[in-house]
Amino acid sequence: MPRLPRSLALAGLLALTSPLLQAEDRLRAPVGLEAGVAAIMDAIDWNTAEVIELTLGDHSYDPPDLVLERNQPYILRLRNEGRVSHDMVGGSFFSGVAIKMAQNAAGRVITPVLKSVYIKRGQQMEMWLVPIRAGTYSFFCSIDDHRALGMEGEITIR
Ligand SMILES: [Cu+2]
Repeated sequence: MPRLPRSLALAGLLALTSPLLQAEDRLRAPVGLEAGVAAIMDAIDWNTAEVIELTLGDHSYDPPDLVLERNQPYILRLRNEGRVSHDMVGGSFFSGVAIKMAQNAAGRVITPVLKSVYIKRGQQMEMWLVPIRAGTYSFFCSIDDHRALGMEGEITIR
């Protein structure tokens, strides 16, 4: 039994045949807004999501390298154990994943697109996401000179 509902095939067919949606537009569309991606997200069983801990320190990510599988749900838990605030700027990474939401003890944000995540010291945040596009993506901390001090990493989607 295929995991994707029939509506996904229909959405794909519509995307291919719609005169209003040219190939160039499909390429430019944010990944989280594509009809096919929305169908994938709807079909995901989040109870099966793998939780990945990513610790932010002064000034590094642990682990600095992650490998994720396409079309699988992940809860990326960012925990800042440093003495100062840090962030994770996706660079190219966030263009390769579909975001369901970001949440922490204060609440949650439901969004298809993220640019960066900022976390105060001692705090954490979860990103619920599905890798969509295979590739190697970089991320880094944009605060002060943290990146120059080595606070960057790489995520491989395969
Ligand atoms: Cu930092």
